[in-house]
Amino acid sequence: MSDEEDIVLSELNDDELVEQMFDDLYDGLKEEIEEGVNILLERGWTPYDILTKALVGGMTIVGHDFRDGILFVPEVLLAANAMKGGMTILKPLLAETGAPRVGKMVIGTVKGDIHDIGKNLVSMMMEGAGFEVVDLGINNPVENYLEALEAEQPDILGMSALLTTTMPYMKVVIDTLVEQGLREEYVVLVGGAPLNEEFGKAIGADGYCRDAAVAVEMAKDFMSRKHNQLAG
Ligand code: B12
Repeated sequence: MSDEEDIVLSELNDDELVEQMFDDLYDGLKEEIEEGVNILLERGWTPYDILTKALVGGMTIVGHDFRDGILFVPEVLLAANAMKGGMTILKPLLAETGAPRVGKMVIGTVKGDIHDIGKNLVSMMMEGAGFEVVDLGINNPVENYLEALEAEQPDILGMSALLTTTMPYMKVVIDTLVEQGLREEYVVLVGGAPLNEEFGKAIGADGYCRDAAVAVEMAKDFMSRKHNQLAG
C-alpha cells in the first residue's frame, strides 16, 4: 500500500497522518502505529478520538477487505496486532481520561469455538466507548459464564460464535440463566458471522449485533434505557 519509502510521520499534518495510519494498520506495521498514536497524543488528540478515528477507522477498512476476500487471516492478525500496539498505549489513558464508565460487560466465545478476532474487536471498541470489559476468552462452557456473572455483576453479557455448530450453545447459556432466575439481571448481546437477528430473537437474546460498531451503539442504548428506568 505505502508507496513512498521514507515518510516521516511527524511531518504529516493530522489528516495525512491518519490516512497513513490506515495504510500502516492495513500493512500490520505495529511500530508505525505506536509512533502515530504517540504523535497524535502529543498534538493534543484525546485517546478516544485516536481510538475511534485512527485505529477503529483503519480496522474497519481491514474488516471490509477481509469480508470481500481481498485480505486473508494472516494479514488480519497482523493488523489486529498493530492495533493492539496502539491500544496498549491508549488503554490506561482511556481508563483515566476517557469517557465516564458507561457500564460493564462480560464477553466470551462459546464452548467448542476458538474464534476470537471479532470478540476482541468488540471488547476493544466497547472499552473505547467507556465500558469496562471482562473477557473470558474462547471455548467457554456455561459454568464459566455463570461464575463470571456472579463475580463481576456486569450489566451486559456478550457471547460470540463463528460456527454453525457452536451457535446453538448460546441458547444453552440463556436457558440456564432463565432456569436460575437470572435472565432479567443482564442484557444479553450475541454476535458472530453466522448469526442473524432472527436467530438472536429465537434463542431469547436481547440483541444481535452485526459488528462491533453496532454492539457499542446497542450497548449504550440499553444502558441509557436502564438508567431511565432507575430514575423513573
Ligand atoms: C479467522 C478464522 C479462523 C481462525 C481463527 C483465529 C482467531 N484467533 O479467531 C482459525 C484459523 C483458527 C479458524 C479455525 C477454524 N475455522 Co474459521 N474462520 C476464520 C474466518 C476466516 C474469519 C473470522 C473472523 O475473524 N472474522 C473477522 C471478525 C472481525 O468478524 P466476526 O468474527 O464476524 O466478528 C464481528 C461480528 O460478527 C460481531 N461479533 C462477533 N462476536 C461478537 C460478540 C458479541 C457479543 C457482539 C455483540 C458482536 C460480535 O462483531 C465483530 C466485529 O465487527 C471465518 C470466515 C468468515 N467469513 O467469518 C472462518 C470460519 C468462521 N471458520 C470456519 C471453520 C469451519 C473453522 C474450523 C472448524 C476449520 C477446521 N476445519 O479446523 C476451525 C474451528 C476451530 C474451532 N473449534 O473453533 C467456517 C465456519 C463454517 C460454519 N458454517 O460454521 C468459516 C465461516 C470459514 C468458511 N467459510 O468455511 N478460523
